[in-house]
Amino acid sequence: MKGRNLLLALFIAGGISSMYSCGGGGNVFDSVADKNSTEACKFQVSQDLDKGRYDAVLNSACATHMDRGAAYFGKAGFDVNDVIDRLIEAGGKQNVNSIDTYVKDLIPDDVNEDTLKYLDNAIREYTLAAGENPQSQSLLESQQVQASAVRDARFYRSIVSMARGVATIKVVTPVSTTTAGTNARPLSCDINNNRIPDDIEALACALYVQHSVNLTSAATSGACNVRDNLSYNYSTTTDFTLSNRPGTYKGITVNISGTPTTGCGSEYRLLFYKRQDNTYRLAATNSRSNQVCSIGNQQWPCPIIRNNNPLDFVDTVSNSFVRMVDDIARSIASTNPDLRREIERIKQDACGPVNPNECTADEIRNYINRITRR
Ligand SMILES: [Ca+2]
Repeated sequence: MKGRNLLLALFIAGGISSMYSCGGGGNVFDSVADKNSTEACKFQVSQDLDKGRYDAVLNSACATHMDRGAAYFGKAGFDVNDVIDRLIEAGGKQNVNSIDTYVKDLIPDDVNEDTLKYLDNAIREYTLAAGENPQSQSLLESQQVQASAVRDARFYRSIVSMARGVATIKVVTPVSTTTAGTNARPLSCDINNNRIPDDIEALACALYVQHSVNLTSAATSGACNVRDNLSYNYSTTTDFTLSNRPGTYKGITVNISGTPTTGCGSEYRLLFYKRQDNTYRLAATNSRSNQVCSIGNQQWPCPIIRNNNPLDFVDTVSNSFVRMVDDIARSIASTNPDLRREIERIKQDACGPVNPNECTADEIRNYINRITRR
């Protein structure tokens, strides 16, 4: 209930300030009528938020950026109180493997491109609520502002950022492309019997290739030495373009060794995009949908486009986790040590202790390899 009480406190504070600011000009009856209608409108917003009527909140004339942030987080499929409770619960335990729990239980299986869009919108609203410029990547520009509303906005932005980082991992986790695997539940296949979900191993392999292989425009193939001396074969295509999607791409196919079973194939496909410096990076793709992007007779997961560029997987996860820690450190939650400890541990586990401002492809690869088959 902590989150809701916070929202309520903000709502009351907002109501008080609007009482004082709306008084000028009209007669006293107009002023009372305005106050009543504004309060009724704000009450309606709080009711709509509680009841999950998120579109009504987003269409309301009196919803604040905080209200809109909560509505977008709800539309993405999350209950902020549930997320906070899980973080606090995990933060109180020392031996819990956070990524394993969060990627399976916190993020819905039907997470998709829209989920990421709503999470981005929630972050944008909380950024506006914190009085910061959403166009700026700087996390420090309003560091001096200490108003409680700013701390609250950062607190929620931290929670949403955590969800965004983990959701991105799950959205990109590929679906087996052989017919047998089409309907497999994410994280459920393990044809090589090593207890790591095969789809996660395929994602880890693509991260290994990004980190360790010098890709050129030509096709190539090799082995991913992912973990425990197990190796999987990968092959990449030559560069290609996709209709209606900006950018140059290169497909990577990962073959997990083992015998396909009902629902679980052996082949997984992901996508690299080519950057201006001619390096290849894993594209954030919309793997958890039936949508595919075709080139010739080959089918690939479709890249997610942001600002007319392919969305970068590693950067998205890295930025989410860095912002998550940066925000929690400067928010009201510093009074809750369990919550803060867990947020910091996620970042440390995901990104290693070396560089606090970046998570690399290799660090994220190691992190996701801790996920176990469900
Ligand atoms: Ca496996």
